[in-house]
Amino acid sequence: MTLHQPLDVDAYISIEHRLGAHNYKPLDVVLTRGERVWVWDVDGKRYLDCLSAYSAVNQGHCHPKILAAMVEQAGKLTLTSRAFRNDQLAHLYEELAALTDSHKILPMNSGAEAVETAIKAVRKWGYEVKGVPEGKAEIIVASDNFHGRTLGIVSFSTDPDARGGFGPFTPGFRVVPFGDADALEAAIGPNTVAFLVEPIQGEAGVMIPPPGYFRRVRDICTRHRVTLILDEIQTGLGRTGRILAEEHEGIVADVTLIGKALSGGFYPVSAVLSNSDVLGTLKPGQHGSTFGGNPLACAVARAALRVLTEEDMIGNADRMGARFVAGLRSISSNHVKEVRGRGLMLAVELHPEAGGARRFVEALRHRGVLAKDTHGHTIRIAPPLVITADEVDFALEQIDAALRG
Ligand code: IF1
Repeated sequence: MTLHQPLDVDAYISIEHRLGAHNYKPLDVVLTRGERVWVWDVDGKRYLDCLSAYSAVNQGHCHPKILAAMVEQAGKLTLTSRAFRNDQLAHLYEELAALTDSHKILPMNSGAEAVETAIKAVRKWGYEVKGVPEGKAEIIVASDNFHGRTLGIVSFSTDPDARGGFGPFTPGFRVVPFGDADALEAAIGPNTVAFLVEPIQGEAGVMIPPPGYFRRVRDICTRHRVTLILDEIQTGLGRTGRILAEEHEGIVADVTLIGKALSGGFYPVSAVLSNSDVLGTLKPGQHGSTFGGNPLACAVARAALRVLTEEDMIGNADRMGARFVAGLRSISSNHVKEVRGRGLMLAVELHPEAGGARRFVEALRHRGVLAKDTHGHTIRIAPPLVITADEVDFALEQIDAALRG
């Protein structure tokens, strides 16, 4: 069998099973092509993508303008390393700063790298600016957080799957319940340098905090000189119907982390955005990345940001999100415990008696809709932001039918 010959579905699956690490349990659908909100499997069956690669393809699959920018840049210059300058990074800085109202930017690749970068920077800020004794910096995080897979990050996870068996862990973190501002204030001590939190917890099942929580968090952090770091890697760049989810709360973070949709799904690109002096503590040689800020990543990110605004994807996410959540709430199935959502970041939580979300996700897949179960009982729904009203209605029909079946 030659390598370029297409295989049948079972062959793809058995080769993956034989040669790949089993750190995932994907649906047995083998995709080969994508366009806007649609993806096709190797048998030519079409699906509406309601996951968007965990919100990395907010702009829709294979967006032609991002593709053109990528191809053009790939033929010119891909990587210089930061030992030299390139003619794309400055443009990305300006465009990103204008779009997110940021003052300093540090480009990385994966989301986890952006989180690690913020942790390093804020610790250094603690020692050099806030006056925390060396080695004593503390960062507060929320329970049920998800910030990535590196050792530093899983050190403060509260999910046994994410951290079990991976110790010894990195010290210097304290966990408080998500949504509880009093607990945050009580946990702050003289050595606290930051509070790191997701505006809406994604992996935890699209958990939206109580109204007013983030205004209090902002106030507490300001009063105690604690850096507020918002992980907007999943919520950012239009997903919730705003450029950043912090807008819903009427607050501004000191440090904001973005990734995923920063490239429209073409390439790993992330960034630390800072409104405070935190990034200023990193001096030459103290942090970096071979690929971070490379011209190909910058050109792709510039196009990904441009189409978000040019094509009103953020407004569309707001409008289609309202339509989608209203539709989900009108589904009369006694399996449904709660519908949550903001913009196009949606979740249907099922009663435990429903027997788990996985079977509904499988049923949806047979009906031409790809979604993802999380934490056993929740179906997560997050289509690309370019979805039309007809496509929302198609998804709703299938979800309604699957939940009744
Ligand atoms: C996987 C979840 C989503 C994130 C937030 C940082 C990162 C993520 C808020 C790290 C990544 C991904 C990773 C992916 C599953 C996925 C996920 F289910 F695990 F929680 F999206 F909902 N901060 N989330 O959500 O970014 O290093 O991956 O680029 O398979 O682990 P990364």
